[in-house]
Amino acid sequence: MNLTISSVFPRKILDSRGEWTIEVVIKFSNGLEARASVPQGKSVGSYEAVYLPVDKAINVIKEFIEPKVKGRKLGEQKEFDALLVELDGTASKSNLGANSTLGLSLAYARASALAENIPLWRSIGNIYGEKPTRKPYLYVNLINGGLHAGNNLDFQEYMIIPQTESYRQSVEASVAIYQRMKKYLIEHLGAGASNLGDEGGCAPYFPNALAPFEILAKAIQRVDLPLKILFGLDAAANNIKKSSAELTKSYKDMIDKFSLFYLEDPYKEQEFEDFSALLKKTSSLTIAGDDLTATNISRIQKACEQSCINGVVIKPNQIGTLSETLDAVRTARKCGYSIVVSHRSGETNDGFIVDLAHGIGADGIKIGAPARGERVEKFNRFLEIEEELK
Ligand code: 2PG
Ligand code: MG
Repeated sequence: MNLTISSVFPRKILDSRGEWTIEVVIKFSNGLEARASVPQGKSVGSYEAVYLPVDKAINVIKEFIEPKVKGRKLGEQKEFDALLVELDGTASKSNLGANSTLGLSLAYARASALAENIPLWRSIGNIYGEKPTRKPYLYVNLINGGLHAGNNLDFQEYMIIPQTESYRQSVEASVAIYQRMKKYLIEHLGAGASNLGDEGGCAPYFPNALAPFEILAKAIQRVDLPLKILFGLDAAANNIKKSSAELTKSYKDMIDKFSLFYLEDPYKEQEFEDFSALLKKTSSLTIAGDDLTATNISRIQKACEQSCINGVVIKPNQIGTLSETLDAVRTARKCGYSIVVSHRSGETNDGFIVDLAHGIGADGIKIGAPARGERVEKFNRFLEIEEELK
């Protein structure tokens, strides 16, 4: 590709919580332009790359990064990201900020797809270099707790996972169960029960930690779909003031009563032994690291050496460039891990992660509930990709 970068425009935009984040527009020599925006988490692990305050990130991009990337050729993602990593010069992106580098890296990736006139997922797949063998299942967070809601649930995300590789079927099942669940909650707990948490799931008060799965099971039974629906939980245990033994007891109940299939961050990010002990005791459960591994190769390797998980959450903004994200995926795949790409609780309408999950053939993707523009955008992008596949 003979296009070169002519300018970079960072700007402040709002995320889904009404907090400021950044969008980056890159312009090229032929007038082509591409943009990307950056999400932000609330339950942030301590091993995630560092974000700079938004105004500072914008300054860094304008004053420091733009002069260094002007004139760079398009279509060289690896080299472009390596330059960002080198300019930053730290392991945690604390100089340039992972928000600055990610905005640039994703906008550049989108520009490559536009220039080649191919879908973004195909272009990401080409960069990843391995042919996807499967389509990701949707991990749909219908009941919100923890730091994402003002209710009494300690656990952060109660998810359903429709067992179909058809995106349309998966979206339709999620919507049907979501609507039925809302109806049920309103009938039994009153109108306020349908208020939403940060990821679009309902967030009422519940009598105990198992009750959300009971309600989801009822909703699933009533919509009566010709599909298997599994359950997942993101405990986000970093934010829970309970002992590992107490937590293990809750998980055991969930496994026994609801055949829990997916469990993310069951213990705090430093509790490698607790993760291992649980993994040894279970057979069909996917135990995924999120805060534990932070899309960071050395953390993933450490988890691998200690045999403490069998799945890993992949969030580009935990590391700060597309290439490093893909390296984290490769490392996790070598360990035999299931890959679950994920949004953040503070999202924008950028659907990049959908193309990423499809392009690398992830096992799953967390995109919240089918409500609120920033989540719905991702569901709709899946429907569009299915059309692009025809
Ligand atoms: C998580 C994420 C996304 P946050 O813990 O997995 O669901 O939450 O973006 O707040 O870290
Ligand atoms: Mg998580």
